[in-house]
Amino acid sequence: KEVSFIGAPLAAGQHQAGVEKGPQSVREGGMEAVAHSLGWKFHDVGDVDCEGAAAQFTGISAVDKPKNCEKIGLANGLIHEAVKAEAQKGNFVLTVGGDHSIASATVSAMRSVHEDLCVIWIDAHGDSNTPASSHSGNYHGMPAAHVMNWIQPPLPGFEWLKTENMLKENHLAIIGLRDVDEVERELLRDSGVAVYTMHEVDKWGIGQVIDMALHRINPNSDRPIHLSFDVDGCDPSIAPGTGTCSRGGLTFRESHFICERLSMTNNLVSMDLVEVNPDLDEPIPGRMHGDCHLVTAKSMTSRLAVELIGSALGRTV
Ligand code: DIR
Ligand code: MN
Ligand code: MN
Ligand code: MN
Repeated sequence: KEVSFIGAPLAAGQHQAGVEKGPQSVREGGMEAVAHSLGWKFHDVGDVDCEGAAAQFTGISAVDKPKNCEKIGLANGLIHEAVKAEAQKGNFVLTVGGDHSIASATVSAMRSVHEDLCVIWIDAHGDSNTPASSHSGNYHGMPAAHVMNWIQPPLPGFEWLKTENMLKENHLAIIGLRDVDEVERELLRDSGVAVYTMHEVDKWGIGQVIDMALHRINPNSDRPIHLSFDVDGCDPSIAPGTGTCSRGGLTFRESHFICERLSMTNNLVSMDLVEVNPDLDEPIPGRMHGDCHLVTAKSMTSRLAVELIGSALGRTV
């Protein structure tokens, strides 16, 4: 049991500064100690040099949407290589963002190693915009669409993203949605993506929703699973430190249940934890009984991130 920790401090996919501090806040939050306590060997690969990669592009972008296209593409190329290298060792690959832009790099990298990879995507948002459907022009609203090959023509800077490493629609389930753009909604509705909004979570409960999602994307329980967890899928009351908060999200237990349930499949091979922004975060009100003493995070959302990863690595209540 070995986990590779990759920091992916990319912030160019959205407009709030501070999300690049996510990886460090999770490290300082006790991630290594938590992983050790669960019986994992922990390899901190360090941070991908997203800033350095982005600086390779100077001048004016060839496209106006997504914003920072070449810079994100160059940084994501490095993230893709780092994830692929760790996955090829047979390690569990944990990538901590950074904004959700990194998911086109991580999912395609895992997909290059596991032909039949399926993906559970936790998010308040669909992340399935194309440059044409996006209002914001922010790439963090597009990585799911991109990795399913919905974006044509190819984006500059993403020459490394090969069609053969993209994800089939029916291998993706998105859970927790409550803030979806109009055209994006139609794109998802007309697709083979398994979509479970907060309405379905309310109606069926998170246990049923995960089972339905797994049944859709992994009917014979034989496919490797990647979890791409956007912390804004959680309710802002437990995850205030993120750039695009949306009310009515997953509760503390629903969020943990997702990670616990996927860990219990024994097919979880990798995870992204993204959109933690320490600069927007709130202090921890006070310690309570049952708090894990190994978690040393200094603010609410960084702490939740460490705890959720702990659950995905096998921590049980
Ligand atoms: C919106 C918000 N749908 C967009 N997306 C966010 O910008 O495309 N994704 N916040 O995380
Ligand atoms: Mn997202
Ligand atoms: Mn989101
Ligand atoms: Mn996002």
